[in-house]
Order: sequence, then C-alpha cells, then structure tokens
Amino acid sequence: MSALILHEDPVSGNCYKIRLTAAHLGIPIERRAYDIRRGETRTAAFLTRVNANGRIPVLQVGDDYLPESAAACIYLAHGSALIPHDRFDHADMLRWMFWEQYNHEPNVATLRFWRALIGEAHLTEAQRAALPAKEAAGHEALKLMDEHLQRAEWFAAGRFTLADIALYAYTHVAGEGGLNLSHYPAVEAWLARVAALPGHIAMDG
Ligand SMILES: N[C@@H](CCC(=O)N[C@@H](CS)C(=O)NCC(=O)O)C(=O)O
Repeated sequence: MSALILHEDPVSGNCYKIRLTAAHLGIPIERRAYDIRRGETRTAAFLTRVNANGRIPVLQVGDDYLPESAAACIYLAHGSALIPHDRFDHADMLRWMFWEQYNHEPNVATLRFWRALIGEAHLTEAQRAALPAKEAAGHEALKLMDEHLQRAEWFAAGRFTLADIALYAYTHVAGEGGLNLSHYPAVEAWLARVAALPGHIAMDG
C-alpha cells in the first residue's frame, strides 16, 4: 500500500472513523492536523491541492487524495473482515453507512459541534433556530438504532463491520450535543461492546 496521510481535525468524528478503521487493521497512518474552526480547510492551497469541497477528512494515498470518511474507510478495509463478502450483507453495511451520513451525522454530529465545540452563545440566529429540529431528528436516529440493537448485536452481517465504526464515531459523543443516551440502553450496551473490542482506540488517542 502507498504511504497514507490523514488530513484531519482531531476533534472530528468523521476523521476518527478512519483512525479507528486503521487501528483495527493495524495500518499505520501519518496525521496532518487542520483547525476547522479557524477555516484552515478553506484556504486556496487546501481547496486546490487537498479537497475542492473544503472539508476534512481526506485520506492521501501516495499522490492521490480521497475525501469522504466512508470512502476512506472502505479503501482501508478492502478485502478485510470489516467488509462482508456476502452480497446482501455488503449492501446492508453500506445501507447503515449511507443512513449515518443522511439521518444521523447531520443531526447528532452537528449538535455536538454547535454545543460542545462552538458553544451555544456563539451560534448564529439560524443555527439557534435549527436546534429543536436537530434534537428531534437526533433522537429519532438514536431510537432507530436502539430498536435495531434490541434485535441484533451489530448493525450488519451479524458481526462488527464498518457500519459499526461509522455509527460509533458520533454516537459515543452524542451526549456532548445534549442527546441523553440513557434513553437508549441497547445503544449504550453496543457502545460498550465496540469499546471492548481488541484494537479499539479512543477518539483522542
Ligand atoms: N461527508 C463528509 C463530511 C465531512 C465534513 O463535514 N467535515 C467537517 C468536519 S467533520 C469539515 O471539514 N468542516 C469544515 C468546513 O466545512 O469548513 C465525510 O464523511 O467525510
């Protein structure tokens, strides 16, 4: 494999997904930090060279740049047990990863970013007005996860896959955004299962 560099902000759960995947697979990755709160992913140099979309994470593979956390996790885990081979299980894993990006991350991660990393006092009027809707949608996402986890130990294929990594990243810090996880006991039990796996690393590790 070519040399790997993760362009990241260490506070970002999307970046953590990639570090967690690499940790489970024993793949070494060099890290390059940017501060998103200072606009460091919006400079001309970053937009031209790293990601025209102005966001981290970006996994650099040799001279090539791969934005999007899910794409980077799939690149790292190619051919490994973290991606099911069975056709249905593979698609089901992707189903949860797509769901995470559309229904979960925009609510659960955004609430954490606004409340824990920016601070409610510094939110714009529009952001403050959006809080109740984000909270309702965040709880809806956690409820759906809890219902699934009352019936299954893992999200897809009956075992730990990239779907669990993608969902773990922001779920385990949902409380920082004001979403009380104690309402979701099956989610809490699953978080503990993930954290107990060999190879697990903490978000700030
Ligand atoms: N869908 C993307 C989301 C990337 C994203 O939203 N990155 C945020 C940090 S988690 C970012 O770079 N924000 C800085 C900005 O938009 O300026 C992924 O999964 O990688």
